[in-house]
Amino acid sequence: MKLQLEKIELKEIELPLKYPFETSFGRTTGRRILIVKVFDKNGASGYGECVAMENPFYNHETIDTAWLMMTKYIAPLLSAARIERAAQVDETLAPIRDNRMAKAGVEAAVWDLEAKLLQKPLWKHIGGTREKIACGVSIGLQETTDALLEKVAREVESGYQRIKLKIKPCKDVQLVKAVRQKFPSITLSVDANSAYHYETDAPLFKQLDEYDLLMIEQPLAPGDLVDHAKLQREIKTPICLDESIVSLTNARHAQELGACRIINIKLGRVGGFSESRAIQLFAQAHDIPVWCGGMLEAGIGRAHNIALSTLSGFTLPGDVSASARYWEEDIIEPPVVVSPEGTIRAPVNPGIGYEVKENLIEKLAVKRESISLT
Ligand code: OSB
Ligand code: MG
Repeated sequence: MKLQLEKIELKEIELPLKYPFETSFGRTTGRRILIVKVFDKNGASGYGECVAMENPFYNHETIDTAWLMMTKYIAPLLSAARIERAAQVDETLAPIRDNRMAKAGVEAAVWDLEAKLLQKPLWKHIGGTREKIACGVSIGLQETTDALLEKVAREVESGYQRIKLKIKPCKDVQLVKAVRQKFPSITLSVDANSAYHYETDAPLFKQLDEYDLLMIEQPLAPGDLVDHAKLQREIKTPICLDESIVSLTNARHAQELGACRIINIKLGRVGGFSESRAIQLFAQAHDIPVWCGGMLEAGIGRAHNIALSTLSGFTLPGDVSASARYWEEDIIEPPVVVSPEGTIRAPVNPGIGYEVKENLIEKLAVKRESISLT
C-alpha cells in the first residue's frame, strides 16, 4: 500500500469554550482551530487538527502563522516529495525550521489517512499497545480559592486519576496548600507555564516540596535547561518539562543535564507522531516517564492524543479528558467520554476512530483553502 496524496484542504473554525481557561500566560475563552484534511487519489482522506493558539504566548506559533506555513511551505514540499508512507512526512518537512505545530497538523492527518487505507485503528498503526488510557485534568486559574476547590471536587468525583493546577506568581503556594488540605490523598501536580525565574523563585519551589506533588511542570523559561537542572538538584519534587522539549535533541539535553525527571509530550509542540515516538523511546530507555499533554483540542486533536497515549512509554495519566469538559458540541461523533475509573477506551474503528462531523465543521468555518498536491 502506497500513499498518493492528491490535495490538502484547510478550514478554520471557531469554537467557544464552555468555561474560560486561564494560565500564567493568559485567558482563553474560545478556540480558533485549523482543521486539516488530506485526500488520497483513491478517495480516502485523513484529518489533522493544528493546536497552535490564537496568540504567540504558549510558544511562537499562532493559527495564522500555521496557515501560512501550510499553504506556502508545507504543501509544496509534500507535493514535490511524492511520499509513499506517513513515516516520510517528518523528514520531508525537516527543511522548515521549527513551526512544529503547523507540521504536526499535516503529519497527523497523513497518519490518519494511512491508517484508514490499511483499515487499522490509528493507535495500532503507530505501535500503540494500551486498550485504554489513564486520564487526568488540567484546571485553570480560578477567580477564588473556593471556586478552585469546587472544580477539583467535581473532577475527583468524575474519576480523573490526576489533578493538575495552573499556577502563577502570587497564585501558587496558597492554592496548593488549600487543595492539599481538602484533598490529602489525591495525585496532584502544578503547571507554571514558564512563569518563574531561578534566581528569585527557587525558595518558592522548595516550599512546594512540602505538598507531595507528583510533579512541577515547566517552572522556568522554555530555553532554560541549565536553570531547570539547578532547580531540580535543589528540590525533591520531580520537574516535568513541557515547553522546553520540542525535539528529541532537547530531551537528550534535558536528560544529560538532569533538567527534569518527567516529560510531557504534545504532538503539536514536537512536530508530530514521528518525533513524539522518538522522544518517548528515548525517555523509556532512560527511565523517564512520559505523559500526553493537551492544548484544549477539539475532537480531532483529542483523538490523535488518545492514539499517542496508547504507546507503551506513556505511563502517567495525561491531560486528555472528556469532550464535555470543553465543548457544548464536539466536532466528532461520538464525543470522547471518560469512565468512572478515569480512563478512555481506545477506539476500534479505522484511523482516528471517530466520525468527523463535516456538516458542523462547514457550518463553523470562517476561512477555507484547498491546495493540490499533484
Ligand atoms: O501547558 O499544558 C499546558 C492548555 C493550553 C496551553 C498549554 C497547556 C494547556 C493545558 C490544558 O494545560 C490541557 C488540556 O486540557 O487540553
Ligand atoms: Mg504545560
